[in-house]
Amino acid sequence: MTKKTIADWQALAEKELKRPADALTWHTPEGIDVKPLYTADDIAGIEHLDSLPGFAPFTRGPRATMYAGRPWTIRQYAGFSTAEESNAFYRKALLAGQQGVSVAFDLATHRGYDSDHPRVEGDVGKAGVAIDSVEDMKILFDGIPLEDISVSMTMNGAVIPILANFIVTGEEQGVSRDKLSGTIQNDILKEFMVRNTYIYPPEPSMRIIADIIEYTAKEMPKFNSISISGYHMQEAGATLVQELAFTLADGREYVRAAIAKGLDVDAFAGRLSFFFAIGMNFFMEAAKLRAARLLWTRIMQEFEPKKASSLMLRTHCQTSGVSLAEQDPYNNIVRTAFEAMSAVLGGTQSLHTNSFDEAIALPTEFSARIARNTQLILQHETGVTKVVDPLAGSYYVESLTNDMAEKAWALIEEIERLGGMTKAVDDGLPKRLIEEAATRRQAAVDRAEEVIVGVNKYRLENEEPIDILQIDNTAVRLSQIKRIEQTRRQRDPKLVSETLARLTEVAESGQGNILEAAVDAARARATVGEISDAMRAVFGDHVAVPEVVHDIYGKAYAGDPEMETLTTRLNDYGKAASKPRILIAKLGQDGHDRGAKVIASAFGDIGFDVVAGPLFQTPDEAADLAVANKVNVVGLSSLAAGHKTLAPQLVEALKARGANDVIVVVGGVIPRQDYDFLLESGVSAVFGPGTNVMDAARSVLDLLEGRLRN
Ligand code: 3CP
Repeated sequence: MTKKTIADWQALAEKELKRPADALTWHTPEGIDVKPLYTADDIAGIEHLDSLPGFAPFTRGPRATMYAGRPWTIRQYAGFSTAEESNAFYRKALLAGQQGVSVAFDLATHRGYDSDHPRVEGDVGKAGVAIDSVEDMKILFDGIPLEDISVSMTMNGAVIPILANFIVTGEEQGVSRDKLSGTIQNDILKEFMVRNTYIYPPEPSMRIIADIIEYTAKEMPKFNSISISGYHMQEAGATLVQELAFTLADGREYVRAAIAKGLDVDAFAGRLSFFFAIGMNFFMEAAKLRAARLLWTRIMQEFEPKKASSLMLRTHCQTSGVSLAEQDPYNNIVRTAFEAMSAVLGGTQSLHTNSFDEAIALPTEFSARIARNTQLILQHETGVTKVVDPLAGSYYVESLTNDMAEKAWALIEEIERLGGMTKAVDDGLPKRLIEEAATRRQAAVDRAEEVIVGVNKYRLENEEPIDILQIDNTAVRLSQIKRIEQTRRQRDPKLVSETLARLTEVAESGQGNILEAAVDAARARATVGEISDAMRAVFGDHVAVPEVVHDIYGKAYAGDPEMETLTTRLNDYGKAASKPRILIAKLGQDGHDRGAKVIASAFGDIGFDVVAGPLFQTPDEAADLAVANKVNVVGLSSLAAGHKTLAPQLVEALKARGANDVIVVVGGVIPRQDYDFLLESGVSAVFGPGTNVMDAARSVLDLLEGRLRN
């Protein structure tokens, strides 16, 4: 047989297709053109191809034997309500096959407020567990031996009091800090970019990180000092290249901060860890992890470490929350399983698989079991653990790995030219690029150019609501307040004020280690709020100015008859009354603002006057803003389960200001079970996950026109 060439293939393909073969090229949001066929020519000359697992640049995995030697850690992120309830959940999960604990804290804790603070009424115990002091933390880990079980804590804003409480909990369990294993997220740069659970401005926040790296390097050799996270970037709409580049650029910045503190790179680099999202682009996600390891080695070589482990990228992954749909929710089980497989083929060290109901509410015991079993089945039944890096040598995956690395490197270099990530974050470039990508994607989904089964194609006519977990936020808050009061009664007030004063002094002088001082305060039973305030007194609060991107959504719909009809209606409304003005509001400590930003941007392009409200408002503050700006509509975006407390308060606050004619609509992660409650509370429309933005705009306009007629 004569050997066939690419030209032969192309001729045959075009005969089959009856059009040019490059019509099949898939132009991904990453700017990578994925061809329908890859051959040996596509990987010729790629440098990393000869590398082996366990050796730099670790493209094929950080360990020589990978899962054949030890499978990845099944580490499910969980936490809700009180410490007692979360503790019971962890203990059951560990008995059922989970291998490590991963704590989700509520948003009040994240932002350094005690549960009795008036700003956090709607947040306590909702999207995670409420922790106010060591007393809560001790209950959280009761019966969980901290010398054996590694604990991951997703905490960034209030990282100092939480890590201090963890250390003291260990001490009081009889486990000295050098034996504690686990990871603290401690990644503030991405908070300023996308996740928004910051407290202090960037500069003191970077000092806190350097102090934690210093303290853990000296005192906690088994503890990973940071989990440098791209996860939230992808959740906020970043492309995979953006996620990869910004995460590694963040990592480089943290290394620089630790070295500036006087640490030797080998003293801490081996305990840096990473965290990526794994979405539905199956091969590209696996390639992303391979490229991440390759690039991290390249970055770390600049610092000339002596230990091989200093060049090694180890990562946790979580399947993508944003890829899950409210509609036909059992599809999410399938999505999560594919994403988990992709993470594993990419060589993750630890994995969280989402529960199928996570687009709607907190996981139930049932959905959490399926999520955990997805990983157990992968580990025990599929054989994927038996061979190291099985995708290696695939023309497509190796070529993708290389493309991802090159594209991300170009972006990393751009960040360098801007003066590094702290400066880039300050200038707002990464945030803007991510928000543009998010808006572009929303338009692609709304136009069904990107298919989501059960949402914009193959949608069910009737959806059966599924059972969801509801948290009685008021009961949790009251029980937390009771315990705070008890703690305050039983502690030595003099010791508390002395240790807090010392913490403030360390923060102010720049001398000494902040975490070390906080451990003393935590031991004396100072609360999370008090420890946070002791630093707030010196560092102040970070206040972000909301900015909205333009002309992305509108451009995607340019010339579309749907858009033209809406624009005409908006103009007609404008002539009859005034241009409709909408305030997009975020209440409570819910910092998930992708949806709010996308809506603000798209509604602006559609023709509304948009006021983008700041994060973390109280209902009264939002009502004041609405009145001051004479808006017709307030669109409340709620993603952290606070809507049942906060939406009725907003309606009342508007009424109290005589603004009865202002329409309130609510969008975000709202379970169908809550719709009636919200509508009865005075909300005019509810837009759940998967809402098409054009449909939402049309509904809001219907409401406005209805008001005009009446
Ligand atoms: C691993 N080991 C091995 C092998 N593989 N030994 C022999 N042969 C092998 N093949 C060893 C390792 O060296 C290590 O020991 C131990 O086994 C554990 O392995 P590991 O790979 O370090 O795994 P793990 O302890 O699970 O740590 C994984 C990383 C850690 C490093 C990624 O940082 C981590 O667990 N991160 C989780 C972060 C997380 O859960 N985040 C939740 C975010 P040594 O340690 O002695 O070397 S949830 C956020 C949700 C969204 C939101 O924020 O709101």
